[in-house]
Amino acid sequence: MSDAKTSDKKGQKYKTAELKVLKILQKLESLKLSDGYVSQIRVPAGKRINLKDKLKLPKYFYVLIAAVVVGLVYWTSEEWSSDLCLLDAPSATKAMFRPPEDCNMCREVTGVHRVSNITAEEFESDYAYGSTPLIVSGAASQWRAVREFNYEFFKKFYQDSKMGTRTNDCFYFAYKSGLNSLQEVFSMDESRANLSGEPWYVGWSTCFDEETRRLRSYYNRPYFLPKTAESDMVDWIFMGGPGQGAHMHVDSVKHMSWQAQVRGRKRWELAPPPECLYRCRWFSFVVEPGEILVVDTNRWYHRTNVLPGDISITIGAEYD
Ligand SMILES: O=C(O)CCC(=O)C(=O)O
Ligand SMILES: [Fe+2]
Repeated sequence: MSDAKTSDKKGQKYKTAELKVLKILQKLESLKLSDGYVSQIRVPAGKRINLKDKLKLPKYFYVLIAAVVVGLVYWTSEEWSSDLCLLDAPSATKAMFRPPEDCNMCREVTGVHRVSNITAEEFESDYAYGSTPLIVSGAASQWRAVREFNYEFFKKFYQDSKMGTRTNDCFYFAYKSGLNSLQEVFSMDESRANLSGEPWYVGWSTCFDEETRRLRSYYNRPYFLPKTAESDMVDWIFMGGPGQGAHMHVDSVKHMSWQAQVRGRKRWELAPPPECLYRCRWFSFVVEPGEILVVDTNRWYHRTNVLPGDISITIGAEYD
């Protein structure tokens, strides 16, 4: 079997395993078991389980609990948590106990919509506050950022005396890079920096107005945002090499957000909330350089993966 087929098959197995864990969780959630009810669960022999009397529980009950716990640990560590994401990103536990979504948000959504031109009015009525993800092609292709942003640009930018003072008070996500701060990102050795060494992917937010202002001279507010939509002085940058990206997670940020693909190509995978898995589809798409993606990351679970080739650099922000 070819390598591509083997990894395809692995990918499918992986997805099936994820879906199974999600289904178990969804089932448990839908049962809405109270402690009182759990303590009255009937076992096949017609006896009732008293959870307080743990020693009398049948062995398979422990096996089931152990399986769920192992599944959860795997789920939270490998895919759905491990690092934080945008702003007050939820831990897997927080994500699990968020209020259930109305599945009408995803029932009819089978993929991303892609347009090459859109007016602010069309965007506002059809996408700005809805749940269908949208890619606007070419929306960022004239930005200075597309020509000038690269690893060296940011290294210089952050080593500049004033910018060098931004430290751990600002949002920074190491993902699996092992790089614990922007200082570490911009002092890694040359071969790693030019993607020939250990792979890395990181994300951070701007946190000083001066920093945001200076960066914004390289890009614009997306032309299609509603005139009334406000953005605060915080932008997000995600940067890293092929094969890397953000694990599956859902955010709990205040608003909708856009993300411009300034360099490189990145695959996004969107999954419906677990309670909507039977009714909605899981799908993926690739964002190309110069494109801007708008997706409600508070409702769609999402993960990303940089495709082979150039380093991926994105700029994004929330809007209300
Ligand atoms: O761009 C990425 O890799 C992740 C971005 C993300 O999680 C988000 O925008 O919510
Ligand atoms: Fe996110």
